[in-house]
Amino acid sequence: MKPRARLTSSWPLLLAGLSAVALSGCDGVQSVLSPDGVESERVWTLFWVLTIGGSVIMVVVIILTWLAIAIRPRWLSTEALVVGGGIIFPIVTLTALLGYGVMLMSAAANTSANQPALEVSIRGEQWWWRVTYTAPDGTRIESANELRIPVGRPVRIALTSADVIHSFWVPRLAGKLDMIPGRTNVMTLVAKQAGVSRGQCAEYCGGAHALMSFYVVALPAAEFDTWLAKEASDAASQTEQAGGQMLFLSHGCGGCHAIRGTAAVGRIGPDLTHVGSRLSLAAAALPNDEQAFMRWIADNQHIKPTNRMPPFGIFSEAELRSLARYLAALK
Ligand code: HEC
Ligand SMILES: [Cu+2]
Repeated sequence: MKPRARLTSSWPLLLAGLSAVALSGCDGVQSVLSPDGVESERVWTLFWVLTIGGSVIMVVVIILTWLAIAIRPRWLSTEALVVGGGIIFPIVTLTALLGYGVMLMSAAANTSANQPALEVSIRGEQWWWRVTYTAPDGTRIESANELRIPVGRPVRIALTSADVIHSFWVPRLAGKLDMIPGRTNVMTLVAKQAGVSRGQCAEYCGGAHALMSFYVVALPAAEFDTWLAKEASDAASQTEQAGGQMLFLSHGCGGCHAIRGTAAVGRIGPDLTHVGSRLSLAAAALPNDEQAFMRWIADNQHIKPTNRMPPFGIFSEAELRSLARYLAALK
C-alpha cells in the first residue's frame, strides 16, 4: 500500500507540474493570451470577462448545490429564488454579455488610426500562402509565406483561396477568418508594437495542413517602407552565385517559381525573388538556412508530405549546395 500512498500524495505536485507545462504553451509567438494588436486585445478582454464571470457563477452554483444537499435551508426552495435565479438572472446576464460581446467585436478596427490602410491580399493555397502587397503607387508586389506589416498603421487584408477552405489565424493579432474559394473576406488589423508573431492555417485543408504556418513581422513604419521598396525590387544579380542560378533555370524550377529579374516566371509555387530574407521556408516547415534549402529541394516530401513540389533527387551534393547558396543569397 505504501507506493500507492506516495503516488496519491504527489498528485497535487504532478497536476501543478502538468498545468505549468500546459500553460507555458500560452506564452509566446502564437498565443491568444499575449495579444499584440488592437483586435486581439478585444478577443483577450472578452475571453477574460467570460472566463472570470463564468467561474464566479459556477462557484456560486456549487455552493448553492452543496447547501441544498447538506443543510437544506428553507430560503433555497422559495419561489422568488427559483424564478429570480433560474429565469430572470440568466436572461439578464446572457443578454448583457451578448450585447457586450457584439459591441466589443464590431468596434471599427481602424478608428484609432486615421491613415490609409496598407492593402495586402493573401491567398491560401494547399499548403502555403501567396502574399501580395499593394505599394503606395499601386504596383503589386508578390511574396509568400510571410507577412510584414507596419506598426500602428491599419492593414487591410483581402483573404481568398485557390483551392479549398483555409483559415487565416494570427492569434496575437486578430481572431481567425476563413479563406473561402470564390469569396473575398476582409480583415483589418493593427499591430501595437514591433515584433514577430506566428500564424497557422486554422481550417483543415488536406495533407500538409498542420505544416501550413507563417510568421508575421511587425516593423516600425519607416523600416517597413524601406523593406517594401526592397521587396518590390528584382532579385539582385549575383555573379558569384551564377552556378546555382544556372542549375535553377535549367532544371525546371522556373516553371513553378518566379525570381523577378531572371527567366524564372512560374506562378504555381511561391515567389522566390527574396526567399533568402524570410524567417522560414515552406510555410514555416523549416528554418531558413543553406542546409534547409538543400534538404527541401532533395527531400521535401518527407519534410512536408503531400506538398505540391516534386523532390529533386537528381542533384549531387555539390549541386544542391550551390543551388542552396544561390537561393539563400536572394535577400
Ligand atoms: C511542380 C512545381 C514545382 C517545381 C518544378 C519546383 N517547385 Fe519549389 N515549390 C513548389 C510548391 C508548390 C512549393 C510550396 C510547397 C509548400 O510549402 O506546400 C514550393 C516551395 C519551394 C521552396 C520554399 C519557398 C518558400 O516560400 O519558403 C523553395 C526554396 C523551392 N520550392 C525551391 C525549388 C527549386 C530549387 C526547384 C528546382 C530544383 C523547385 N522548387 C521546383 C512547386 C515547385
Ligand atoms: Cu489548413
